[in-house]
Amino acid sequence: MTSAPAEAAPDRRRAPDEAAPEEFQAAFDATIARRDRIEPRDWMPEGYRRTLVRQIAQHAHSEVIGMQPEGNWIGRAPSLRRKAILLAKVQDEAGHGLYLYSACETLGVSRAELTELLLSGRQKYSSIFNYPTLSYADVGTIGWLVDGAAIVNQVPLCRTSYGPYGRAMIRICKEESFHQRQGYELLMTMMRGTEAQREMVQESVNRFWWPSLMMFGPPDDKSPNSARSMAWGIKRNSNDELRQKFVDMTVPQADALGVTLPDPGLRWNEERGHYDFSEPDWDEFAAVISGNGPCNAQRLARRRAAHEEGAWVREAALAFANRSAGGGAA
Ligand code: BYC
Repeated sequence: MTSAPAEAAPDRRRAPDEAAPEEFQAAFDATIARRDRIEPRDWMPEGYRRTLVRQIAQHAHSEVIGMQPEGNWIGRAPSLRRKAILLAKVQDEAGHGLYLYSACETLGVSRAELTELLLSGRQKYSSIFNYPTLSYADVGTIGWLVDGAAIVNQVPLCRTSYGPYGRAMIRICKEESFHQRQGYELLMTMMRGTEAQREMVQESVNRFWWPSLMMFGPPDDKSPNSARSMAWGIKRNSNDELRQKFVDMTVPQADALGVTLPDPGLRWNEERGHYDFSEPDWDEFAAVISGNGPCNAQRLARRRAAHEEGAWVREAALAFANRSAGGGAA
């Protein structure tokens, strides 16, 4: 098969040092309207690039900080099997962080800069990881509810308009699906156990339910970024749509598990064809994302210490890469 001559293709590439000519904007708009992908070398509005850097970096930071609450239980897993599962899951999260940092780097920002933005508090990570893990049941609850919420939020991101982000999300979602199942299986096993184990599961679900609903972000009418991100095809659904989808999906799973969800307002609404539920405490959410949640200081301090302790690894890797590139012996 012969390819079309190069001049026949519409030129969407970046025009360095030039003001964005109208045809570049028009090509960008047409790509978005076709629900096609924008690729790193295509011209894009600066606001689109900045929004992607913000969201992808925040997502990458969440994966890496998200290793801490579960990592807390690796040394105390109740069996070798549970320990192997938990280790694999936490390693997957490091991998998700790497795919996402790589996707973000295609937008012209380095991983070192992104790490600095996280450590100095200028970029966020998901609110959910500022809550403590107080019992082993939390490992199951995080898998079931937190990874469950992540899947609902992230499956539509596989169709996001920016190519490298969407492709990273495809692989991440496959792994998140395993994470969700291992959590549910762990909770199911505990629910079939002793009364004390059942109580441990219920107590854990009570603590994680509301923070899981907050993962989807503020309500649509208080979400400053949503309208523009949806117009650009970065987000495919609104925060409230995805939150509702998560609730509808999770209530029957809670029934099957035999736990109650801590919301007296939760009931099926025949007319809407959805579950009604109460408002999360948005003041708590605001406090958590502005740095005042139960574990914010601890999470960032741990991340900072790991970064400093790992400096010699980065230096050694860089020296090795430089020597290899120069043709020297490894
Ligand atoms: N936490 O205008 P809005 C995982 C911020 S990792 C903290 O609606 P947007 C996992 C928001 O950034 C899960 N901040 O924003 C890992 C904005 O502030 P800035 C991570 C939040 O971007 C390990 C402001 O509030 N997932 O699953 O349109 C183990 C206004 O919000 C949060 C992702 O990152 C929050 N929950 O929508 C287990 C998914 N919500 O930045 C599991 C990708 C909002 O203007 N991200 N804010 O200062 C997204 O889909 C969107 O960024 C959001 C927010 C739906 C989260």
